[in-house]
Amino acid sequence: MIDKTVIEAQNAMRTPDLDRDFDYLGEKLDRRGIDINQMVDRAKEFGLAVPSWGTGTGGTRFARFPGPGEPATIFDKLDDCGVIHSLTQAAPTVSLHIPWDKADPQDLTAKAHQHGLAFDAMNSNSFQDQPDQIHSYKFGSLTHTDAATRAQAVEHNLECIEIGQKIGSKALTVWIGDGANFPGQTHMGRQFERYLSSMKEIYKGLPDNWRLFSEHKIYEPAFYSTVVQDWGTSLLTAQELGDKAMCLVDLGHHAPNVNIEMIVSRLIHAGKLGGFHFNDSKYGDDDLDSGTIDPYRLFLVWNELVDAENTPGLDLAHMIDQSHNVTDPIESLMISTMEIQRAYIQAALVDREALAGYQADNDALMASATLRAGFRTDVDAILGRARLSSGGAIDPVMTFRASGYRAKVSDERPIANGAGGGIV
Ligand SMILES: [Mn+2]
Repeated sequence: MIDKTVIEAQNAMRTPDLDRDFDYLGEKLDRRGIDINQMVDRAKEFGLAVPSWGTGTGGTRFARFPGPGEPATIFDKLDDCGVIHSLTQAAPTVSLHIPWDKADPQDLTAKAHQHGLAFDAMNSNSFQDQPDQIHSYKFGSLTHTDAATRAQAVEHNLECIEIGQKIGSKALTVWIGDGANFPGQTHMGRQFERYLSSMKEIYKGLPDNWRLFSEHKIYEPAFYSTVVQDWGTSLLTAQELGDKAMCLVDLGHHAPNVNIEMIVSRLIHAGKLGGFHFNDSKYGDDDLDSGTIDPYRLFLVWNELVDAENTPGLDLAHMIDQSHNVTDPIESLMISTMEIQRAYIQAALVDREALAGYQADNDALMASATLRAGFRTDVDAILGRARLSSGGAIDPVMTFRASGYRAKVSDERPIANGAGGGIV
């Protein structure tokens, strides 16, 4: 893992600058009536889940270019997640994907505990055929016309719950690739009815303290119609299933320019927002690193979340879901963790009382400016101080590079040529 002395030496180099930046920012925020230490506390309390599959190099349907020292097993992946958390102090949980991460539950929890990690939502997979699988998902899984294929997909989801219970997870995320590539290929109404009926079977197997997340996605792999293509379908599903069923919003799963923050607001209103898959996109489900394309949109999503943070019953699972094709996945995941945390803190800086006043007065210009004041504030010093005081690195990426971790695991891990790093 990362040697503590490396973190300390790297932090010692950066502490004088951090202190100066922190004092200056503290003074500026004080003028706005904001206590910087409260923001540091907020940043320290923030935590999200890293997707196990994100630690490997991703790929497109054209090619995958493996990087050095890629994780070969779930235990390697958990080691990498441990590195991400130890340096950022903001990624204390991991989201597993079954069957990719199938292993002895006791071994999984032992490895996680070794790194101070816990498990967030389980992810099922009925969008691929596994080697030992009887029925193919080529024409669908939970919505397949064949009852035996649907039953197999339901059974797989129940198994994910069973594994999850043994490792302390409390949620199952269901995303299916089911749909159609041709108009007329499927009966859209009956296909959706089959989906609801399969989901009800899964819901029946959900323990009382668990939640079921329904994840929508506009298109791909079905390019004409997708069964759970939008938040409306996801909400219908969650409402029909019951109290433990919630909607999960993957930021990349929308058409360009869609107002995602308004979807977030609507789902909060309906009491059905369960969590997120954070990433960024330019054209479609590009699975790019969070905050790299449209950081303002990420901020606007967080603005809704901070605005609603005292809503009774609101309990959100924050997860990353990205594909790292040209960067070191550990570095990308650390940067993304910090960008998501940054947007959260920036949203927390918004003067909500002033904003509400401008909204009531229909002062569009000042309302918009009040919101942007949060986004324009450089909160690096808050995030750096939060990491430093939690035992993390002021600069996680430079500390990671100085540690030589990637070179070390490159010697130990075989080169992974297969597909593996999936996009969900
Ligand atoms: Mn996703």
